[in-house]
Amino acid sequence: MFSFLNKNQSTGEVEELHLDEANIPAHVAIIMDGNGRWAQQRHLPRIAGHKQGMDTVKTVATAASHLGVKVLTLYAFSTENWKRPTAEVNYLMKLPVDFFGTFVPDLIKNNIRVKVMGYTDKLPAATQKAVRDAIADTANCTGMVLNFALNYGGRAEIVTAVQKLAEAVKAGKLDPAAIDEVAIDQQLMTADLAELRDPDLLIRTSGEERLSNFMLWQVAYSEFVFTQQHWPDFDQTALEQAIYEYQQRHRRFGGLTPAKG
Ligand code: V07
Repeated sequence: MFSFLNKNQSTGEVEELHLDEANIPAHVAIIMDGNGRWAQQRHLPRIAGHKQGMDTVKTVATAASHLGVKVLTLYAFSTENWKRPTAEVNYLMKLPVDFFGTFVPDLIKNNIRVKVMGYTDKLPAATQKAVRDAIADTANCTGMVLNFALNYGGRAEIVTAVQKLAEAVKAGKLDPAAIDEVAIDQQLMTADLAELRDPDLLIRTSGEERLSNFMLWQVAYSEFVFTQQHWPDFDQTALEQAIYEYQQRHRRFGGLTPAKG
């Protein structure tokens, strides 16, 4: 039984809320926004927010795994983030190295497997090595998949998928009439997640209510939960509140039958 204490926003009273263990979202995706604002409010440099944000990644990944989440996708670095100041980009590129050095033993202990989606071949060599090592060292873990979106963009992902399909048509291996949603799914960076490819729940922290080019195809039927906390302030209770919100909603796809989960 998962229960947690929640402060009711309208009455101010503390109440105990229960999560339905049979309805935990299998795939949770998070846009980890607000690291810079968190730092600014404390008169700290933006990178201090990113450092604190990485600690939150550890807390939330562990909590999600204990709750029974099967895939946790985290938007760590977008294809747009290269436009940030060089010093900030350089710092961000060190985070996977830092993360690998400090958290892989805990991941293995919690049976969490690391996966990365994005244009990782464009990352600095040391970053690529940290990512490769994290994937290799957790390859035998059979529990939750911790999927980092790194140098990822949703439109670019679709463009790449379309290019691959066009190449197959050109090579005479694919009939254009055979291109359907399944064919596109198979070319996206989530293909290896199989039936867990689409997020059930998408969370964005820090008050913004935009998708910002994240998993455009895959979130077609996802529930969206927006929270006010900046990412460094997000924690296990905040995750439980978001899942509670998810469980209160009546989920239906376009058809007549209620969705699974
Ligand atoms: C990054 C910390 C979280 C807040 C948002 C941006 C900053 C973990 C990783 C990571 C990525 C791949 C991997 C292991 C760890 C990471 C970047 C930024 C670029 F294999 N956090 N984190 N990567 N932030």
